[in-house]
Amino acid sequence: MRLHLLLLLFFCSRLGFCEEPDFLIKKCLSNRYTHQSCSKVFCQPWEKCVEGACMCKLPYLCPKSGSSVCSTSHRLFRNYCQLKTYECLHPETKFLINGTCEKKETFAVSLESGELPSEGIVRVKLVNGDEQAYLCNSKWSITEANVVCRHLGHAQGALHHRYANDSAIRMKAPHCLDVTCRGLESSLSECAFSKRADTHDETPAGVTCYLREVEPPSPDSFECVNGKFVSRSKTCDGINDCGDQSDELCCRACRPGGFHCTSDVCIPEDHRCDGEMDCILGDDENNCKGEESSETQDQGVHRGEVRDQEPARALNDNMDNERRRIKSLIPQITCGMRRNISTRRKRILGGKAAVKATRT
Ligand SMILES: [Ca+2]
Ligand SMILES: [Ca+2]
Repeated sequence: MRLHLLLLLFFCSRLGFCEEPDFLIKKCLSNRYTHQSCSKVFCQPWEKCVEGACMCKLPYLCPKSGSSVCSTSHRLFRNYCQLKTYECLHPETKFLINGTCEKKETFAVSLESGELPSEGIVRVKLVNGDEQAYLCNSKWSITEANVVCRHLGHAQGALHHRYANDSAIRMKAPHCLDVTCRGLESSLSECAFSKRADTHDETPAGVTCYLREVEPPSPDSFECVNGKFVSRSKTCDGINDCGDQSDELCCRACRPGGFHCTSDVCIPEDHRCDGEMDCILGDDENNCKGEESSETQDQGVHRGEVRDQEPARALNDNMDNERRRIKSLIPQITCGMRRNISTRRKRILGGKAAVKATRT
């Protein structure tokens, strides 16, 4: 079935003689699954799964370990998980920095050169940075663009991870920074920033945040559960274009670049054999002999980056690694059922361990 779909996609895209096959499962779409549907995906480690939906966890259920973090309200939290449980209930309080709260610390994101306030070239000021910096275009994707737009208050994320202004595109940004997000961060400060030695040929990253009234849906649009419209060609490719993952959760197969979980979810191909269970049944981490690459995509180095490229210097702590660490400390629970836990106990008879009966 999947092979049939992929072959059809190949011939349609190369030869253009037929309509593109539909990767989406219509019946499944009616369930309106999102990144918070724990029958499809794992909840964040600071959430719990209750009757199929991810809900806020209470802070005491977080692991005790981990370093302190500071929130945007300059409140110190014991660790990242505790801040995220608090943010879950008080969304105005977001992550600022790993460490203690020093006065006057700020993290800022702004868009410049746009015709609308919701578009333009992205500029950031890191907590420990003195100046605003551009982001490099070459490693910039819709995943990061969605986080930037959400950070700026656009709940549906980005329309494009580009900004269509010719003069801005021709501009150079030799001192730009790279940023890598997982895609579900609520603040850009949770993403990993790094600086390469040579960014002389770079142009600055731009974004057009999603405003429905500006961009009406086209006939081939897919409507995300959050109300955003994305091109149907962006469904089932492993990339969270919707921002709520609803373009990836009802797929009978995946387009190139996506890995198909048996739960009919598409995840990015590079999440396969990365040491973290992403498919709810763990099939992305099966049959990984010699392919494990856990802990190799950290320290602010962009996923998929070729290892022999110029080294990148991490500019902040990688909170995605911290998320993974917290997740690894929490028992994996699917739909209220603990997974993979089988304990064998000795039979007890009358309060005593059973002994082998001996014939006399
Ligand atoms: Ca997608
Ligand atoms: Ca994985």
